[in-house]
Amino acid sequence: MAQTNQEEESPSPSPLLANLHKQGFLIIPSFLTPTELSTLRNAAANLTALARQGGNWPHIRTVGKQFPPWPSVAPPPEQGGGGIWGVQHLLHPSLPLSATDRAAFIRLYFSPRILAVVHELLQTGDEEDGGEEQLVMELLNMLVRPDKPFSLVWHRDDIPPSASPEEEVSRLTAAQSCRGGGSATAKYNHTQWNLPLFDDASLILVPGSHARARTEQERNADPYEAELPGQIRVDLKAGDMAFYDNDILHRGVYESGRERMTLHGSVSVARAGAGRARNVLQHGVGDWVDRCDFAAVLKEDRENRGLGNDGELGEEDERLVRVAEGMRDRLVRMGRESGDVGFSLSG
Ligand SMILES: O=C(O)CCC(=O)C(=O)O
Repeated sequence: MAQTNQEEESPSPSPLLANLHKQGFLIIPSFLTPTELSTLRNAAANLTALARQGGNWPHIRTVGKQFPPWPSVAPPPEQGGGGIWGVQHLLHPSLPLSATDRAAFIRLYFSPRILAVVHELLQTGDEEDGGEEQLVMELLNMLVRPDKPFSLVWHRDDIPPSASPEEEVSRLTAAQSCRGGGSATAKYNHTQWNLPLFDDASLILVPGSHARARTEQERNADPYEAELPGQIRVDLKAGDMAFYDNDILHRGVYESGRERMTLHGSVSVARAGAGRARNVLQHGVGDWVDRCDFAAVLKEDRENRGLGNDGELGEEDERLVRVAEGMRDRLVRMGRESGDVGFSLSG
């Protein structure tokens, strides 16, 4: 599969954005350094072990259930349970991990390198948008190997399969998706990313389907159809990063015998307003986000690592915390202003 599409001929100043508009996704190979990969693998392995044990972390995705809300306990194998396929809320203030593991997730989600890509994709530097201080914290979850093979139906994250072609187009072109339905001048209001810590080819999607209604064939296909015209498997190596429009037609197919720890995040921009709220708040983030104290976690991590116990953050962490707190506060505001948002999909 073409990775970064260097051959793209779009007049867009950003090849990354041109790819997102044209295909609905893009891949940046080797995004993580080997050290970052190893730090994140440790944190992710600790969290996965806790979540699999049950009783230690109730925010999980249980096998058999595709969409939120998920139960807090996975049914045991003797009752046909297949374990978990995801762990939710890696930025939660009560995540039962060491400060060092929690800091690894915080430093990743708010990393200047990831946010630089996000700024590029969401075009947040424009003056009409009030500059770069506009990003909104959303989700940081992790997708993991189930104990039994499991797969997701074809879906768009925030448009139900019952939508008519007209409804689909209208939702795809609405403010919460991207203005202008994927045209070269449309502005995205959100982006979602997958960052696998082990090689991962579980995500399957139909390039270009983020910008059009489903074809008759797609509409009439079995929800688990193995082969839709044009579909591709997104083949990621550990440390690669894929950004995609979460309303692209996609599904997940998960093997039980292959390790999976794929960090799964999203970020939006304040101009998306209430239009983005359901996507994010249906995961329950609004219940805890105002209690996130990123500075305290990073300080404790620095102390644990002998980097000073004077309660100071270094320059880099100070900058990161400033950005993180701004993004957190904009999510808190979104939660206050949105009321009951319900759920996007059922099943
Ligand atoms: O497993 C994946 O990468 C995709 C997950 C997905 O489609 C979803 O969370 O809606």
